[in-house]
Order: sequence, then C-alpha cells, then structure tokens
Amino acid sequence: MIEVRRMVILTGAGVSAESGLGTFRDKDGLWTKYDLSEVATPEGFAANPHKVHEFYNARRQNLQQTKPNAAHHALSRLERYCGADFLLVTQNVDNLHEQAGSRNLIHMHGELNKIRCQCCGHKMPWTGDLAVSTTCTACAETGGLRPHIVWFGEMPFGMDAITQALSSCDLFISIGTSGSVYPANSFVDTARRAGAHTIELNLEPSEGQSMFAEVHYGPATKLVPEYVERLLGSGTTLGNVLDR
Ligand code: BJW
Repeated sequence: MIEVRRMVILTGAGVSAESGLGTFRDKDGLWTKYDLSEVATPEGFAANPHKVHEFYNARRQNLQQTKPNAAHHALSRLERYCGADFLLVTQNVDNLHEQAGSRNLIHMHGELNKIRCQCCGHKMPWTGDLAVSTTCTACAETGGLRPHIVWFGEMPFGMDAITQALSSCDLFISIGTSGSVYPANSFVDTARRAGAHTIELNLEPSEGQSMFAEVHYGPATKLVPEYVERLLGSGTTLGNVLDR
C-alpha cells in the first residue's frame, strides 16, 4: 500500500494515436516517412525552412480536425479529483489534453498551435499555415518565425518545474511513449529515486520497461480510463492509499 499525495503523469504520442494523430516510431510512424534530422532539428530548419514549414503545416491542419479521446478525458477527470497535487507532462505538441479539460499541464516539447519569432522572441497562437515569407506581428521581421516546437538538441520547456515535481512525487505514470527520447525517458528514474510507485501504460513494452514497478499493455483508450477508475475507485486522493 502507498500513500498518494503527489502524482506526475507523462504522456507521449500513443495517447493521441486513437484520435488519429500519428506516432513517431511505430510502423507507419512519422519518422518512417520523414528524416528527423531534416524536419526536427535547428540545423534542418536553417538548411530548408520551407520543408520544415510544410511538415508542421500539414500536422497543424490535421490537428484542427482532431478530437480528444477517452484517455485524454480520463486524465482530465483524474486531475479534477487530485487538484493541485497533479502534474501532467506531455511530450505531445497537440492540444488534445487541453481540449479534454486538463489544466496543470506542461508541454515539454512545445505546441503545434503556437509559433515564435527567432528575431524578437515573441510567441503567439497560430492555427493556420506558416511560410518563410510570414512577417512577425511584433517586430515586423520576415523569415524569423518558427514553430514553437522543441527540436533535437534544444532544451525542453519546464524542466525545473518537472524535475521538482518528479523529485517529490509518490506516483509516476508513463503513458503511450516509447521511452526513446531524453530527458523524458529519464523521468521514471528520477521518480523512482524519490520513492514513487512507477507505472507504465502502453501498447507494448517501452525501452524503459524494466524501470517500472507496474506495467499494463493495451490501447490507451481502454487502459487509461480503466486505470483512472481504479485509482478513483480505491479512494486515492490526498493521504489515501493505493494497493500495489
Ligand atoms: C500506444 C498506442 C495506443 C501507439 N495506446 N500506446 C545523440 C545525439 C544528439 C542528441 C542526443 C543523442 N543522444 C541523446 C540525445 C538527446 C536527444 C535524444 O533523446 N535523442 C534520441 C533520439 C537519441 N534529446 C534531445 O535532443 C532533447 N533535448 C535535450 O536533450 O536537451 C538537453 C538537455 C535536456 C534536459 C536536461 C539537460 C540537457 C530534445 C528532444 C526533442 C524531441 N522532439 C520530438 C519532435 C518535436 C515534436 C514534434 O514535432 O511533434 O518530440 S522527437 C519525437 O519523439 C517528439 C516526441 O515528443 C518524442 C517522443 O516520442 P513518443 O511520444 O515516445 O512517440 P513514439 O512514436 O516514439 O512512441 C509511441 C509509443 O506509443 C510506442 O511505444 C507505442 O507502442 C505506443 N502506442 N499506439 C497506447 N493506441
């Protein structure tokens, strides 16, 4: 039995897969169709910004047609129940967690519906297409706008808050991520060192499977609502206990 006071949830592309958004490393994943060094690195953007804009424009257009699924809704329900002692960290750049009602959320790899200017640093909401010729509304420079996305070699967002939450959590749940990208794949270790119970919910074993105390495999739309019901049904809230 453990007392659950602080929970950190990490999500990856698998949580949005059943909403129709592609994952990266599965069969038919984005990295089987695109060279990640060309579309997801600062060097790729510098070499061919037009190609990078095309890649993110297509994904941004697709996102506007997409709705959250039962897994996103279950996590929003869990947050409402746990209040301030709940942090959701997503590697996903979609806004499906927000659409489902999640609030205490960090987009560690950025957000598809935002862009920023490399000239003046201005960040703004953006749901349409972006082009090399688009002018920044803040500084009027052309050519400096880029997707508000963390590419390989760049520092993810919110790392101080994430590390602090992991270092004091007693429950860590990783959902729908292959565990192949640093630093998200090190979170389970930080949580374990803090004494947290660690759970993996995924379609198949991730690269870090052996690090987790408890693992369950299946589609997120089935596993996540079931697990959330189990947590809430066990009366898990501040100071309450979870069977393990
Ligand atoms: C289901 C399901 C269903 C399917 N139900 N489940 C060597 C050279 C250079 C760099 C490095 C290096 N070695 C390590 C690095 C660091 C690098 C890295 O990790 N590279 C590896 C590839 C080796 N990391 C970085 O560069 C990061 N920055 C960094 O390290 O800064 C330094 C630093 C940080 C912190 C402290 C100190 C210093 C930045 C990483 C940026 C990642 N960016 C991307 C693309 C941008 C976003 C976008 O365009 O969308 O983020 S890559 C891509 O991978 C995307 C994802 O967020 C990320 C993780 O992928 P995810 O979510 O796990 O998806 P998949 O497809 O891999 O897995 C899906 C899973 O779902 C699978 O397991 C399925 O089974 C499952 N699934 N259907 C449940 N229905």
